[in-house]
Amino acid sequence: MLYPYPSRTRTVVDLSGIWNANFDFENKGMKKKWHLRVPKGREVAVPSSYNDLFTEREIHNHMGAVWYSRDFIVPAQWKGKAVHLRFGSATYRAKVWVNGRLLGGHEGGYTPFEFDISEVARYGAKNRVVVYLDYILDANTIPQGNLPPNLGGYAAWHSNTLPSVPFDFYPYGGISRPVKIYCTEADHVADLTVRTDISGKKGIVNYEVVTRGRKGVSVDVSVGGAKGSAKVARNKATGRVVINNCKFWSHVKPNLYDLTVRLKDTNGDLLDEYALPIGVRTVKIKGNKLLLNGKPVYFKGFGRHEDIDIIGKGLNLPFLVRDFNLMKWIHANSFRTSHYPYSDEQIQMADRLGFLVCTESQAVTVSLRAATKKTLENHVQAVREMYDRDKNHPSVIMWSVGDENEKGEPGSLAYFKAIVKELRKLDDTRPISKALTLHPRDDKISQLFDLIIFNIYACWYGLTGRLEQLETRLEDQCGGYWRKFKKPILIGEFGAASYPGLTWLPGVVWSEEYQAELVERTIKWFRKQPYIIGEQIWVFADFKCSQENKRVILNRKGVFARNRQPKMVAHVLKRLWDPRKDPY
Ligand code: BDP
Repeated sequence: MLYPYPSRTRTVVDLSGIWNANFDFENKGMKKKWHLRVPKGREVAVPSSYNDLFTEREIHNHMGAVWYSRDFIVPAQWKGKAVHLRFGSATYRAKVWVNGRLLGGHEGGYTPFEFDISEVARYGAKNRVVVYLDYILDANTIPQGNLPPNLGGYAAWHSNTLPSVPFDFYPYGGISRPVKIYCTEADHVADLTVRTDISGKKGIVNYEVVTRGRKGVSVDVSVGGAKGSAKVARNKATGRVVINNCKFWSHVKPNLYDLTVRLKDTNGDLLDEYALPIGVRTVKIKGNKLLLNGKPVYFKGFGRHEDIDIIGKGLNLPFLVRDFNLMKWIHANSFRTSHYPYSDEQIQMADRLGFLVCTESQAVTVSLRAATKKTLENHVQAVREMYDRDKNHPSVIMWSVGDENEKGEPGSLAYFKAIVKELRKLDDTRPISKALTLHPRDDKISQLFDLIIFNIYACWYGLTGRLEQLETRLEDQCGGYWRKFKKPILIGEFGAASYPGLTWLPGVVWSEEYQAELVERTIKWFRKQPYIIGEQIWVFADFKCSQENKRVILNRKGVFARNRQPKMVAHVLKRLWDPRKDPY
């Protein structure tokens, strides 16, 4: 799905601001037809999660129905054009009405969706949008929630948490990404897919444009001084342009070009113009390496979360800028969008600043013991939407179809085979993997993947405090993976928690010293293994979890505290990741 950039033919209006929210604890809004007459409720900020904005416990813990609404003006000049209403995301299920008319719905909390509101809009006048959100997770949803404790494993651990979710982050709800209206001509560019390749100094840009309407008969495409054109047939136009002396995209030099598509009618008049920032690069797995533009890459970076005090999972631009500045400061070059696709704005920043991104679908710790046909369908849909949104980003260099599973789950091979097959059909240009934390002997699915993403907590969850056994444990598990699958290994998570400001000599678990020492020794060991292609520490910053007795409100494995100030380990990483010692 295209991001709504403004252009000569497109205007965008952001509906961020204060909205009206009705927490529907008894789920009576539907019966009372709140979509027609929504009562005055609480003031709520969009984008933001709602949980930490209020003081009431029931809102803090709420995973159920809530109605969002606001009035907005559609400019009079937009009459006769196509008007679109776009949500960056909404958790978890959404139903949307404008001026009392149902537009449709969406399931899945981390990808965008949009509606054409040209027919229902009032031009030059007030319009009302009403959004019904329902955040009830079960065995069929992605991610799952409210699983029966007798399943054991994660489900049992988390059945004691409030809210009850089988994953380790707070299930923040609400409209946490921007809502926008934008107008285009009725005939416009509806989708664009770009695939790049490299031949010597040439950048090869293959494009496919999907159009809406009948009037558009041709497209002109220009990028980096190169021009092309193609005829539109059945609302599709495909072609190729070649950029001579191309400046390729990499995390070291994130060169971007604007690829501009102009849709024209039979007279050659302009119907729509859309410009997309693109980067020319290739990604390949070869032997035990991942090659970017033909050169091996070593990943240094993080698993992260969209998680901020008060704002929850809401997009907040000052925090976005701070987080990327911290990642630059510490010399990170990459991150994984653990455990769901992050906002458009995050990935755009990664394109511009040069970060290698593994986009992960929101299938976090799916229990296959509880999964149904519907779970698989939802998972496939989540993966499709993840691809559809991030397919054109040069920074996105691999996909993760989910995070962690338990050992010995029935049907796991068939289940993940179906997911990987679907994703490969959509995209054969990026490696596919999945974050795993099994002992290699219990792993029955990694043959499906192009590389292994391995999460390992040596001397934290197992062998707690026993640092003298660190290297033996790493060798058993990481070495075991390499021997079994002979695929490059990206360490997707490792680390230890520390309470910011708690220091202790000698380092003991929970102290900043222990975290720093464990991380330094672990990295030194990784660097000696030729099959390890990178280290992404868990986690960028401390983040909030459901209430339970093993977390003091936050998961404290952050390299930075939740306020984005460094712990001791941050200085260790900055030294170890210094690019003067280690350019890749
Ligand atoms: C990993 C999970 C991650 C958790 C982490 C931890 O992938 O979501 O937050 O463990 O326990 O297994 O800190």
